[in-house]
Amino acid sequence: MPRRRLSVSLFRFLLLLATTSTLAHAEDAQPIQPTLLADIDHRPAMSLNGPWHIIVDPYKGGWGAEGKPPGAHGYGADRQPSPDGPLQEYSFVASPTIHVPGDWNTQRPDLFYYEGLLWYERIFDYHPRTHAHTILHVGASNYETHAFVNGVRVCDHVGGFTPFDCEITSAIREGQNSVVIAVDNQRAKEDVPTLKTDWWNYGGLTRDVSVLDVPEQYIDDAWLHLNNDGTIDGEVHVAGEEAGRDVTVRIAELKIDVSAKTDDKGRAHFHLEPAHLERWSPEHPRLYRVEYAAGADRLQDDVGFRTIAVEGDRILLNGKPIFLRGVNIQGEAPFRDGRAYSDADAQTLLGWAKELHCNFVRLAHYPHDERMTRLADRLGILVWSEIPVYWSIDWSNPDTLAVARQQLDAMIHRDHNKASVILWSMSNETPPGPERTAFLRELIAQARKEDPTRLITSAIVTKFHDKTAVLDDPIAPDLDVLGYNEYIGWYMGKPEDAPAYTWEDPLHKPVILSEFGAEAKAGLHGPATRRFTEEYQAAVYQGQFAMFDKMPFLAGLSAWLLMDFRSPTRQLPDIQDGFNRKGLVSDKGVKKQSFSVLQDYYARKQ
Ligand code: GCB
Repeated sequence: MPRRRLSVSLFRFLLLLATTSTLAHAEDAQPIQPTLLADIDHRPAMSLNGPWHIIVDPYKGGWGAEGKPPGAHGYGADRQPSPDGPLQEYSFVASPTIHVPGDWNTQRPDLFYYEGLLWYERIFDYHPRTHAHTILHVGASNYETHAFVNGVRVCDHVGGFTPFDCEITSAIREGQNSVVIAVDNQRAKEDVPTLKTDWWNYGGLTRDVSVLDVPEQYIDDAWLHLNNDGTIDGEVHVAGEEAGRDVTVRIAELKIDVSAKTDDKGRAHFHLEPAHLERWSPEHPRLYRVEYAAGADRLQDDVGFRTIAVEGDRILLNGKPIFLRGVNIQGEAPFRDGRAYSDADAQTLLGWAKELHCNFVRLAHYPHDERMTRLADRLGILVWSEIPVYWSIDWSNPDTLAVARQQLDAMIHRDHNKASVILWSMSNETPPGPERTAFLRELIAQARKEDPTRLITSAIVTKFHDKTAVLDDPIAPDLDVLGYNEYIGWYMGKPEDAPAYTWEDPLHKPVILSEFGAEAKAGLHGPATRRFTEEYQAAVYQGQFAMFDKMPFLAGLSAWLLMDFRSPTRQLPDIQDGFNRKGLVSDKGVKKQSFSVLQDYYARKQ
């Protein structure tokens, strides 16, 4: 039986039944599927960020004799050893701590290359409300995760970049509580992503962890979107699937205060007709405070209203063509090592994008911290958001498809209320073949069903015949916007060759060159013909610009990429040292020549 099989199969079962959340028992060997709350970052919560005890467990002994799951008699039980009691060969309280959020690799030198199981533990005081659900929220945990509260297994999750919420109502106690979270980042063929990626497999609780109460009936999804005619449609889902519950949407600034009743699936539908709406755009990122109410539950969100569509080879924002001036970003922290997780990280990364005159970012290659999409909403930056269906994954494995679907579902659920997000990307550089194409079609169908208001894309490897780009990937007709990655001047040819290349748009769809660029070590100077110098990288950009200017159908660009990032496949000593150096900014935050080269180009494109 494949390692992740139980979790994934249960997810498919849940999808079929279209059920929501669960609460399970520690003895139950079946996976306990977490739920997903709406706008968790806008609900009052008690943060569990800070130091957590850890036990590194390469031999997976912490699962105890019964194995995982349930494993409730292993480390999940969080017992204290006693000299006069039974033999016990672990103690969280006596073990070292690391900081949550944060990957483990960059917090301790001996964990830098560690891939495997690691146990986190923390004791916390809590006073749960009565008539409430208590929820343990995890912003992201890479990759396979099992959580225990007071020895009770409360949920299982697979996937390293999407949030999940574990119901802990029957496990939590008044006063002191223990939480243990087992995280295993061992890579596996059937996982998403799979064995090989051009980024570091950072392990651990990489985003915020918190505990909160929600009322008995609570809103677990709420989103509104603007129609072309200026009306707004929306849906609020109340967990529990109870029909006839009153749900209210208020937008005071638009004088909107309307109620609707839930149907037998717990959904309330809204159709709003605001009189004077200011549309959200990069030039005017107007957000309105929206208040949702259902019974005792109240939720606030800051929502922008805009439309996004395609017409021939153009992308239309609010009905008008827009050219996307973009840059790719990996989810790594500026000015320190490891995964990004803080407000300051998001502000620096998106601040640099603004400085480049970008109106668009591609958040590669997995859903980033929600701070990024929240801030993009506030700064007026359009976003391409992607799931880690990257290179060659296990296309014919139904469990792999199920886990990709679950990640797509969670990405959409978390961010479909954000005006900044315009593109859902299904994949990056996947090799064409019937199984790959069938797999992506399943994802596309799901994304269209879950969110018919946004555009669907994928980043495709460009195929060349001599100096002509051949845009014939069989998935292209299924997409709204075509993302093409190309590295003329780096993996092929010379920087100055680029303008000699011919591009066509046979499908007459919007084309974004979703990756282009070259490596340079910050501070390494020399002739523009010498690889890895800042001059060479700048020459690649100049060659690209000359080529872009001969592509009238081009709808947008996203340069590869904003900042150098760790990759185990980049091993050139004194130059790469374990980093992909295609950043416009080094991993230490130093801007390379190409930063101002791209900045000038985008200034001209404004
Ligand atoms: C690509 C990949 C990206 C790599 C990049 C590179 O085509 O999509 O993940 O990091 O090229 O630098 O080679």
